Amino acid sequence: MFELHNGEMVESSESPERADLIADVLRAGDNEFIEPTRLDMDLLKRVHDPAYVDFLSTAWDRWIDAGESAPVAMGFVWPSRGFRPQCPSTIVGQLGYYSFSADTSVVPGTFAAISSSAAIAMTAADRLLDGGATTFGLCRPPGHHATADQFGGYCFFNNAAIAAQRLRDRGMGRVGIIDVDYHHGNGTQAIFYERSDVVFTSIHATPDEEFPWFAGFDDETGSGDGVGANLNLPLPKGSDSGSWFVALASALMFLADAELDALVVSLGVDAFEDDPLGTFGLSTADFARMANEISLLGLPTVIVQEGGYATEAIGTNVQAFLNACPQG
Ligand code: Q9C
Ligand code: ZN
Repeated sequence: MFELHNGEMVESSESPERADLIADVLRAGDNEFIEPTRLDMDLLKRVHDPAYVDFLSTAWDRWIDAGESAPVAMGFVWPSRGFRPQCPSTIVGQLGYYSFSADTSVVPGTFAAISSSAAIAMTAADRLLDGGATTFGLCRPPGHHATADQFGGYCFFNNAAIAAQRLRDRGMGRVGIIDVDYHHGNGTQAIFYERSDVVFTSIHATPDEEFPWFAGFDDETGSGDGVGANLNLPLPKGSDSGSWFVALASALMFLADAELDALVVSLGVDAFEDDPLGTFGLSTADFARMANEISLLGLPTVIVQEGGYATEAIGTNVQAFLNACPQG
């Protein structure tokens, strides 16, 4: 599949193969695999606008019914500054209304893929609640850029938010989310921005220099009930592992002070030194160090897969993280 990137159609960085590459490495290790249970649509609609869910469930068919013949359906006009943020009635207009970036499009298999990715996150949370110490949701496509009603950055349903909401709904009082993907988790931040029961922190390339460009700055600290429950730790492009772990120490202090009952990790491995989309300098061993330091919080933890595009290393990087988790 292809994506529009800075004015060019290029091969998409995000592909179904990514999940297979991770699964292949994990299957070779001592890991138990379980199939996801059916996605709870009520849960999905507590995280996402029900109209957005309904839109995604029919978007491809409506694109075809409208007589469009392009192999991908995508937004082309977005309600940017000065426009009315109001939902149009036709599919072409709605694709713009319900998205924020041109790197992400709807294809025939989109709804099935995003529904199973969300189901995997939900199942990982359920498994933790049913007695696991650490569980991993091998989600694909990723989720952390998706807001309550907008797709973009290869994300449609916010898997980390779905896992966190599931933990809340099944009795965890306060849940933390730490997002270590190279890109800011703007969608997760937005979903919980006005809430204090889910606390969010993210270490990422500064949006001044990197996607998603318009969120992820350090003065975004939450609003309303969520004041003080959001911590962004943006780093300059090209940051090395040393400065990344200094930021991690701040993120962990923030989480340690939050009196959490459980943790969700948005595990993007695109901070890896050889990632084609990233510019940070983390090594494979750094992903194990990351897991070791996060584990010191001593919290029941659900890990969900986010980005990571260095195909030859994505599996080993995820495995390095998981193998360093307690009973992971
Ligand atoms: N062809 C995640 O890592 N634009 N999303 C980059 C490169 C979008 C990344 C374009 C990057 C989104 C989950
Ligand atoms: Zn990323």
